[in-house]
Amino acid sequence: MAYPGDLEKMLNLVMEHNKWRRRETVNLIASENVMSPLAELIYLNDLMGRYAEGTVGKRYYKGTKYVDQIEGALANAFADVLGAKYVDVRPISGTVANLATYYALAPEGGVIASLSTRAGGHISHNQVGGPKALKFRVVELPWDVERFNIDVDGARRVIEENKPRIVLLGASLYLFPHPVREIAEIAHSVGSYVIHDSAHVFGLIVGGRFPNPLKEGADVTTSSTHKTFPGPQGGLIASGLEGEVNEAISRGVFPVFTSNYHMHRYAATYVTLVEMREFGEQYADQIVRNARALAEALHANGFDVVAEGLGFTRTHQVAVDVSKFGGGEVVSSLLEDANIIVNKNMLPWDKSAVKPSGIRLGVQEATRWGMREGEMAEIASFFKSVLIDGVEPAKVREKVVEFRRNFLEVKYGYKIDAEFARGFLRDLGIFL
Ligand code: DSN
Repeated sequence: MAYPGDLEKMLNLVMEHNKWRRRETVNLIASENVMSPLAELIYLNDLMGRYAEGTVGKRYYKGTKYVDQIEGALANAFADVLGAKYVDVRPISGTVANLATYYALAPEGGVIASLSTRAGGHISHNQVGGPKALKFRVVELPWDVERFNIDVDGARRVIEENKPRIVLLGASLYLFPHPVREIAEIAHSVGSYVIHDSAHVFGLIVGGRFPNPLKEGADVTTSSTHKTFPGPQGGLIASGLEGEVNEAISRGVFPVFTSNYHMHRYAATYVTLVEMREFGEQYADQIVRNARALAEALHANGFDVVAEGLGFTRTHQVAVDVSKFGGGEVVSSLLEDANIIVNKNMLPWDKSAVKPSGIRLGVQEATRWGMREGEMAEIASFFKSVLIDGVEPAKVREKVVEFRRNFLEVKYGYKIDAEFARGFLRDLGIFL
């Protein structure tokens, strides 16, 4: 069947993109991942066109008897895994989860203490992002460059002086666990709530390879569901608090910050959670090993990998200071030409967000495609070819495409049962 020309062009663009990023590139963006085939199949469901404003059992629309069960089961399963008192899976992203939580915990605004973007804080933690819209004043938690972590004594001074309504931990550049226990003790002594944004490390927490912030003293953890936790793009809020505050969180999600929850993602998120129950420990373990292996191999090849004296990383991330190669923008463009996808990133010593000196690498997707320590060494050698040996990126690209051919199947997840898939698609009206 022929499609109109402009439509064919659009379909081809999507296919080109799929082929490029699924089959030909090494993807090292620390906030991305791929779902398993089963999760991806089930993502395509009728709920992508539906509404269910309200909460489980109390909806503003009819037709929601199954989504009530789906949403309820997903929230309960996350609550079990995290040891949370209340989980809200309706936020459509980590940023929305953050905003709803800020509003619920401090509806009148006030002060938020958080990390600067240079020190790894996300934009939704900072004056440039949501806190600005909610009229919070943001004060910075000081950063200890030597320990590549929050300076606890400095944080004590900031928290005691400013008495923030919210102290925000967790980060987008996140190499070592933050001192949640110590900071929570200080924050609670002046009546502040502690939120840990777990978006980057959520899969490591679920896989048992990173401390669970709710067990360390955070009051609430927010997250996205698509980074080290390899589900569909979405958000969640998990509260360790009891009582009315959870009602406030629920109202913060709806009616304040969402009306449509993009509910087609729920079942795929559930599939991912069950996969993480079965394979998560193995997956998280390999992620952490791979990150360490990539950092070591890059260091051995002459790169300025951040936090050498601290063992480089305890998460999925590796940070590299690439100022000697022209900075993050130049380097990430050269690597993209070689089909290695990374992002430029500010490092704590940077002045400019526009010309950051670093790149941030995440190995969670490469690990999901089945790569291990040996492959991390190969990836580091591609970096060396492009950036140190001056090999034409197009030449390296050929090698990267060939390398990638051995890693085209998603691991640590469920495959599709063909008969199930045919019935599933048929009921949607898709006949192949
Ligand atoms: N912007 C994402 C990241 O790359 O860390 C988080 O939302």
